Amino acid sequence: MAETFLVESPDVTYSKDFIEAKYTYSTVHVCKENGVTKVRPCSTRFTFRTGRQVPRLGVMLVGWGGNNGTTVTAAVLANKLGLSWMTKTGRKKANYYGSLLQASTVCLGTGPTGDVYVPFRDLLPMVHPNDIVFDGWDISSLNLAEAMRRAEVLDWPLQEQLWPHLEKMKPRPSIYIPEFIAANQEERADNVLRGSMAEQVEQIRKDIRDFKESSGVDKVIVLWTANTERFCDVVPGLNDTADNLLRAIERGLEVSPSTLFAVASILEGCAYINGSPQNTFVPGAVELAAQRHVFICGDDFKSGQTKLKSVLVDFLVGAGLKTKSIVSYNHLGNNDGKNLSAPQQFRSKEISKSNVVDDTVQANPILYGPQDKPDHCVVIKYVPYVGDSKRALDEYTSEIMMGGTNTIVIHNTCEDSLLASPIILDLAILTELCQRVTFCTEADPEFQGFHSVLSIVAFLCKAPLVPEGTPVVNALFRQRSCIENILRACLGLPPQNHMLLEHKMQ
Ligand code: NAI
Ligand code: DG6
Repeated sequence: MAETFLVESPDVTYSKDFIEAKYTYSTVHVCKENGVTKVRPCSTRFTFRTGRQVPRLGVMLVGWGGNNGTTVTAAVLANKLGLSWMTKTGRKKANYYGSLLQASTVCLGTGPTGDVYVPFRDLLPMVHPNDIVFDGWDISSLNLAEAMRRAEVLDWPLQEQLWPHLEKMKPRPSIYIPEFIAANQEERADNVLRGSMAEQVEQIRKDIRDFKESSGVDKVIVLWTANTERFCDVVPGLNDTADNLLRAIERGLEVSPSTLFAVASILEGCAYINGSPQNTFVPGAVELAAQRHVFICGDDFKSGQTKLKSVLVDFLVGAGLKTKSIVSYNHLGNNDGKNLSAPQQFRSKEISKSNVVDDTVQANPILYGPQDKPDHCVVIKYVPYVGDSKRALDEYTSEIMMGGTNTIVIHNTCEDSLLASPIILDLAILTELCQRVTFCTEADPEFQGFHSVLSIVAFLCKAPLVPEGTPVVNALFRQRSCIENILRACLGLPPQNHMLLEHKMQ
């Protein structure tokens, strides 16, 4: 049995292949009738079915030789091998800190001695990160050991232990269209595909099939952790529909490398995750994913500064304080910072970092009028000396009671890739799990999967991609509750409501 606990309920059954759970989803419908606001509680009966067989998962990283790509590969290997190494502050041991699934817990319920917490990963059968097989592409030809040294993220005694394993891994040649990333990246582009755009997409598809066959994995997920690209114009006739996008590729028109990877991946039936801010998912790519029932998700890993912002502004506005100004400054010295020193690539990141408080602000019409929102300024500077150790300085100014002002200043220093790596793992593992979940309702008894735009992973993304016309949630704890409660629903368990009514009675 893969599970560490069993739910005993007439609504939940375990068969060899599935956990099936009946679940009542309660919502509240609000409408205005004859000038009166009517509020109606509603409930829908769902049946969730989750596959219990955990597949062997392969993850192909675009940008495998970068700081995130090498760090996540090295970290998984170090965990798998149970490595430890000396530093000036003592012996360190490989771990998965920063992973929602591996290093955080959820409250299952209450036992005789109080609340019972289990690792998030134990809620449903999931792939363990140690079992993920990595492969990928990079425009730089360095093997993973040399690329890990170039990244300057991991302590040297750990790099020495990993070296013989990583030097055997070599990124596959990739699609390189220089105008999409900063000109300063050209010097590392020595591992690039040639041929027409359509031929290059065909090669990426072959690579996916080749990896699947040669590694023996059951399933492949492709994840973009390559350089931030500039935004791509959405043009009718070019990329607005799936057919137009496929035709644009045939004709070699303007399609970004990340969209080409998304298309190749979707055509191979592999979920595609975008860890960078650019608009990879042009409408044609979204339509193609829907047609093929393939998951796409993104955008842009939510690692440090933005994660804190999506907590802090939620706290301020949720506490009734009117945040008027947010100024976010960063400096970093890794290759990501170098690429972002170019204006168009910076602009992609600026957009993704700037929209993260919109939902929180719009949800409070007491403090903010329809056009009212805080000033929000994002600055990123490239300072080679600090390498991957990113500095983020934030100033939040809010109006408080009777004309008072509250200013909070935060200084955050951390290794960027060590924050992004566990997010990469969570994204891949959650996406894989979602591929094994189907559900139906009494009104619609045919089992279906989640929408191909997989928004359940929003907790891990700065600019969550959601199905058209559906709400974007940025507030971190709402995003976390979404994952936790959907996973609980798959087990027929009620959502975590934190009411503790049983402790509030005489
Ligand atoms: P990096 O610059 O070290 O790695 C990117 C890699 O992509 C490089 O090795 C580069 O050669 C390669 N590359 C560029 N274009 C490519 C293409 N067309 N095909 C294949 N490979 C290509 O950057 P890092 O630090 O690993 O970050 C990766 C991405 O993740 C960036 O876009 C960054 O903005 C994004 N990100 C990083 C976060 C973090 O905390 N580290 C958080 C949020 C997003
Ligand atoms: C400068 O901010 C570089 C970026 O790539 C960020 O380090 C990365 O997007 C992480 O940003 P955040 O806001 O999630 O810490």
